[in-house]
Amino acid sequence: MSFRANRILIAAAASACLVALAACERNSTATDAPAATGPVAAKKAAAAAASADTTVTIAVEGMSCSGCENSIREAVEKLDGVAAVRATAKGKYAEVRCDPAKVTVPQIAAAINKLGYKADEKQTTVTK
Ligand SMILES: [Cu+2]
Repeated sequence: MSFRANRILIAAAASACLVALAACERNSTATDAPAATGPVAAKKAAAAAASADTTVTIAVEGMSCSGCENSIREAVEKLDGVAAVRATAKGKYAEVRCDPAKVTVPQIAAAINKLGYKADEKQTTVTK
């Protein structure tokens, strides 16, 4: 391979990295805000406040940064019956305040697994 071709490959690889970084940064900006202030969370909280009296804590493998936490939070918040979500890469779990009459642990796990993480239904605690 010529020197020139190598340089082009390196440049392409470098710009792919920058795109990935930008995506991570973009995801990270919302991280510092508490979960309950997101527009989806606010809407859900208003709708589900009366019945969202249960907290499901589910073990999640594969999160490495705040972008991962945000992806999980946003995906699980979309589920019907979910009022608030807190995901922690460091703690390796997601905490979901929800109405157990509307959403099940397998549904929450499926939403997380669909993103490529590994939610372990067997390592789940449900507290009221
Ligand atoms: Cu990440």
